Amino acid sequence: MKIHILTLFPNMFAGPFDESIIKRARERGLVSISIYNLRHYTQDKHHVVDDYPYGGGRGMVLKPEPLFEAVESIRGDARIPVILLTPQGRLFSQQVAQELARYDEMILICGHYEGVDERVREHLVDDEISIGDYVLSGGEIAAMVVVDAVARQLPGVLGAEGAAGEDSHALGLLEYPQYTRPQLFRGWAVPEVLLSGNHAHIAKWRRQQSILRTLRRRPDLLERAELSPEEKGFLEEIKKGNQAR
Ligand code: 9D3
Repeated sequence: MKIHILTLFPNMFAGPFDESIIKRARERGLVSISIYNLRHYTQDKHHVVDDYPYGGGRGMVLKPEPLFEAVESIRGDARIPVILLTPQGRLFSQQVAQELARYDEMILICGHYEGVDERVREHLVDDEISIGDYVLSGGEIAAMVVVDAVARQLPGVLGAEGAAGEDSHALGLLEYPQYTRPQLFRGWAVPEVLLSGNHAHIAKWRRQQSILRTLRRRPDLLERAELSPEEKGFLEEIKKGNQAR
């Protein structure tokens, strides 16, 4: 997959894609990531990328010309999906990551002002994405989140780390508690069941811990989780216990 990122702050991208899983995926040619400085696509002497909003108001608006110029220079006659990172976009999720992973090329636009000229949305952009309900300073970190989540979905990117399918499956329930050596750390012991060597007991305990943790922290996830009849029974029992307390 070829990912093109348009930004006013290209230096922000030095680092995150040069480590670990994404680095290896790039080296193997599974994904290529190109960063473009929007300021290079201005026509005027002072390389102006923003301007005051018509009608007045606070903040600056990203001008349309550099965005159209940049996108058109990248895609030529090809039809490549253009995605704007914006707080007004549809909420990013594992499902959206899987959807984007089907493209073999995409262009991500990072805004960094109070907004972009509406004609960019109407005539250049195919999709708008937000990564969550909190305020960031710009779309750059959001673009990094999207690239990381999408790249993990590409065939061959995950090796020893596991398959992307496991990721999606894991989103049904939260992970169970994990321990490593030492067996006793500052007086805190590892749960006995994990030392028992009884793999059926361990598997059951881990599933129950996952269910418990999901109920406490992310009850919304439980509605879609796939539970065995026995696990549903366990869930009903703890819910009853919770009510009694
Ligand atoms: C005054 C209204 N603000 C909207 C909540 C304006 C505004 C704030 C922050 C406009 C842009 C930004 C910069 N954020 C992004 O560009 C952004 C973002 C985010 O702030 N949260 C979650 N996802 C994203 S994707 C891009």
